[in-house]
Amino acid sequence: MHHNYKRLLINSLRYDFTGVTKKQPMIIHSRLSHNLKYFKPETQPVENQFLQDVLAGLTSTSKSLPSKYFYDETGDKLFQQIMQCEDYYPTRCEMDIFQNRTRELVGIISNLHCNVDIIELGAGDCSKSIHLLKALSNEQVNFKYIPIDISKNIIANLESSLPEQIPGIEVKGMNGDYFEMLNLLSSSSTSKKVILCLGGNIANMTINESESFCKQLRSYLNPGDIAIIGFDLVKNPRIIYNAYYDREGITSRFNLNLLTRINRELNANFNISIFEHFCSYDPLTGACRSFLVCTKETDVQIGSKTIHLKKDECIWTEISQKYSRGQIIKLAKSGGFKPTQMLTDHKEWFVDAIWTAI
Ligand code: AVI
Repeated sequence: MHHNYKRLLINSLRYDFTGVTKKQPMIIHSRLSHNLKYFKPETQPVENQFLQDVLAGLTSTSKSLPSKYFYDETGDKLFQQIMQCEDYYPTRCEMDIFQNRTRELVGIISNLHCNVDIIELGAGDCSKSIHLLKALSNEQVNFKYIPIDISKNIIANLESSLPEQIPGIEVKGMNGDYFEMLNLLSSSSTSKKVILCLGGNIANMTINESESFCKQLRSYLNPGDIAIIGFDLVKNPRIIYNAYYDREGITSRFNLNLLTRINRELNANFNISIFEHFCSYDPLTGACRSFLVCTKETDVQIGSKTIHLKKDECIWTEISQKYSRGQIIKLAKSGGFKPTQMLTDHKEWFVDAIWTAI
């Protein structure tokens, strides 16, 4: 099971996007807040927030829904299926990096020549990072593994299962928001930090959002600390397009399930059968976007509100941003990092970028 993407997005249920200022976040209620989540604990119950987000998205001039709400129980299962389906490559590519470029990763970390905290954001079941942890332990590098996840359950599982798989490993899980936990760590640990921010952490942010995220991340690090960040690379547009238009139709079910969830949880009456999954990939910007297309004019009731949709009107539901190497370098520099190295899978479709805080 690969929980990383899911965990990150679950985080997103609980936090609103704000600006990048470390101690004084500014809440931005706009399309920018589509996916972001990291900074400010919400002050209202989640269902209420869900309703507000849905209504805000569907009453704006171009309609949208936040992709963070894909992940109910059915959405989780569908996402597991997506990760295993032939057309969806990113998960397999990053696994390839962690399985086959482990030696280089260990080299980078052991070159720090001191005690290291390996901090994984949205650790999930650590199915990728476990390869690195095993290798670090074999090489007798002095490290502590600090998984951060919004789920207490995930953290408890890692704390009990990892020592069985890697005897002697020190695991100290932290349950909560990434940046709050990093803030705690910066005052409680003097070890060098290696941040693992794998897979989907950056993927479902716009470029502007990922810039804010990287700056925020940097503000919790010291010069010399390292961030290892996963990016899906731009590539033949057909390959990207097919990953979000898989032949088995799983991505389509995943996208449509958002309406089923809204019907169930927000007392709405979307006629799911008149909506279709659509995706587009723009090779000029690297943005892969998913939409739900309304094929018939309709009125939808959501609680006490009525939303009118025209025939062929599109609801934007997700961005899956792809990066060129140049964009990754630019992102590192604008965030206050030196881009040190890029490790790719054997197809060169995915990158785990190694950045050093400056
Ligand atoms: C979670 N996230 C990184 C996935 C992606 O590739 O954007 C979610 C996904 N959406 C459709 N397929 C997979």
